[in-house]
Amino acid sequence: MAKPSTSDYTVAVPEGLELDRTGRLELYYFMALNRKLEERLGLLYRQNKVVGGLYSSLGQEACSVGTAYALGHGDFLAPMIRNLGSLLVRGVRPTDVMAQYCARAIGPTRGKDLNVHFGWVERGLIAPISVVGALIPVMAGIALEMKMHGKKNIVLTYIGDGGMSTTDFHEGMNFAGVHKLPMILVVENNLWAYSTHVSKQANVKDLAVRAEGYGCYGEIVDGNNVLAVLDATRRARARCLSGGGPVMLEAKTFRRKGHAEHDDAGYVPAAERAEWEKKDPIDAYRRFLIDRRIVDSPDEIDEIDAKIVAILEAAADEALSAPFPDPSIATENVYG
Ligand SMILES: Cc1ncc(C[n+]2csc(CCOP(=O)(O)OP(=O)(O)O)c2C)c(N)n1
Ligand SMILES: [Mg+2]
Repeated sequence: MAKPSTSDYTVAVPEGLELDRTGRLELYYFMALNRKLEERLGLLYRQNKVVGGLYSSLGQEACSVGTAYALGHGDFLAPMIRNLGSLLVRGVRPTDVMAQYCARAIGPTRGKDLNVHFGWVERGLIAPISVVGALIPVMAGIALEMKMHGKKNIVLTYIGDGGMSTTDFHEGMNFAGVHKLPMILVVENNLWAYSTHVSKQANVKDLAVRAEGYGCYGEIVDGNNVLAVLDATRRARARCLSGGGPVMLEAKTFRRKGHAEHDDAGYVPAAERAEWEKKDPIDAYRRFLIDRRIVDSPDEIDEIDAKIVAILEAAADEALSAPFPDPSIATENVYG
């Protein structure tokens, strides 16, 4: 955990947000778990234990945790590569994540796929699709089924600033708008799509304005303020459930590492990176918990951090002591 910075960036509490102490601490727990798990995976990557790429959500933890935390039982969520935090909120264990990244037989895909590429229907999780944008029509289809059967549930998925330039994004949003489907699309505007700045991707300042073109409601939220993200997603969910149609929620944030671990992001101006480091969502939320006396002392937060470290050590031991999959299962559960 980085030391609290001297930044004056503060977490503002949205009006009417009802959240008890347990909930407020849980939000911290999941964001810190998200970050420390990725840091631990970074070490495993350098030890050559991770198979394939490692995609960081450093600085974006509030987007994943705040959105996933707003969902109810029976809702479906589909993550993209930077939404590890959403999976943790939905009950995926660090051991599952490490085993998956390290291609072990106990992982969710039993070592056949990598990183966050897995679904878990019992946990309301649909597997991501590498082709960015392609999840949106799929989730719109699930939302259509929910609507047709009168279910009181919604779907939520994510798209990046770059992914919004795809055909699938347009087709999926248009379909969802026409049929007034209960779908939340979280646009994680982290300003970069690999090495392409958002200004070369869109000729609008706010990506949320695009919602109107699909007859949807659009809203902008501070993506580094977990309480604001939670509140906006809760309201979006209520809107979906009352028949208001899809919501496009633009979370303004920043990708603090490269596209993946191999990318040093040398193309990102140092000043821009420094500016966003001051807005770190976990540091700011930690200060909020202390300043508002939600915790009695900073020690209480340090205890949560220590608990996370212990959980991650045990998870790494369990995941790395598991075998790689037996070649005999290679064709099981594979469709094609
Ligand atoms: C249709 C498609 N084009 C290109 C790629 C390769 N690709 C994967 S992620 C990525 C950048 C995505 O940027 P953005 O949508 O802003 O998400 P971020 O990585 O910032 O979270 C690219 C170009 C892909 N997977 N799918
Ligand atoms: Mg992006």
